[in-house]
Amino acid sequence: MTRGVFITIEGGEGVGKSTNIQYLAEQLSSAGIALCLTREPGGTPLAEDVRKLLLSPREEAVAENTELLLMFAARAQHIAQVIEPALARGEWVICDRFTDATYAYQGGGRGISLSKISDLEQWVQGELRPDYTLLLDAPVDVGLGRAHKRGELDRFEREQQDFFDKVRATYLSLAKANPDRFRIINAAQSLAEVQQDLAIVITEMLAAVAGLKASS
Ligand code: Z5A
Repeated sequence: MTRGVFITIEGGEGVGKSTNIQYLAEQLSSAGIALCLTREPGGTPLAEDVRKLLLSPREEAVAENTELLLMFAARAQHIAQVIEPALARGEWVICDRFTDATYAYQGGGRGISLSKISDLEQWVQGELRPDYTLLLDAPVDVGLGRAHKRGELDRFEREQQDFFDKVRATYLSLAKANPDRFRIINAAQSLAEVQQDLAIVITEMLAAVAGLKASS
């Protein structure tokens, strides 16, 4: 059985991750790919409970290390229960956020050292890394404007502009440092234009995987 492909979708608030994951899934399904759609934090009942702890606004201040460790606790469960078994079955896993979000939010946003995050990444994930990461990038005000239209704000969405600026800058520097894995898509465009760009990336991924199979 050929191992599946691990795709992550990243970006700031309201850039259109959920909307475009549906499009990505439709395109890959119609190409005959078996899919596992999931998200972080979350993806299993236990990890979804941790998500609620992380996103609910609360009076008690959440220490940065508590937030970081909860993200990785949820991730450890998600990898063991969902991601690794699906990849082993040959499914393509599409995950709405993964460890790049930890670098962007807990690293860039909260200021936790990237080497501490990297140590946890190595410990919790071993060799597991995404094969492709699609970064939906838009100016912070565009994404926040879309997210705020939904009403009730979660604990992250209540942060200030400066926090989101650092998150976006960290995502862009991760993409620059990992050009083989990242594809940046301009999410400030109309949905039709975003999906045209996504279609190009989908064609590229399908061709790369077909090429690998043919050569093995
Ligand atoms: N977090 C973290 O800190 N560390 C970690 O390691 C991880 C996560 C894994 C939950 O993530 C929070 O967890 C997140 C970071 C933190 N912070 N927050 N908040 P989440 O992914 O569940 O939450 P989110 O970023 O807030 O997702 P979202 O607001 O649902 O955004 P989205 O999925 O990117 O957007 P959407 O729902 O697809 O679209 C938003 C609206 O815009 C919707 O009405 C669409 O119809 C519209 N839209 C989308 N695209 C377009 C275009 N192109 N034009 C016009 N309108 C559009």
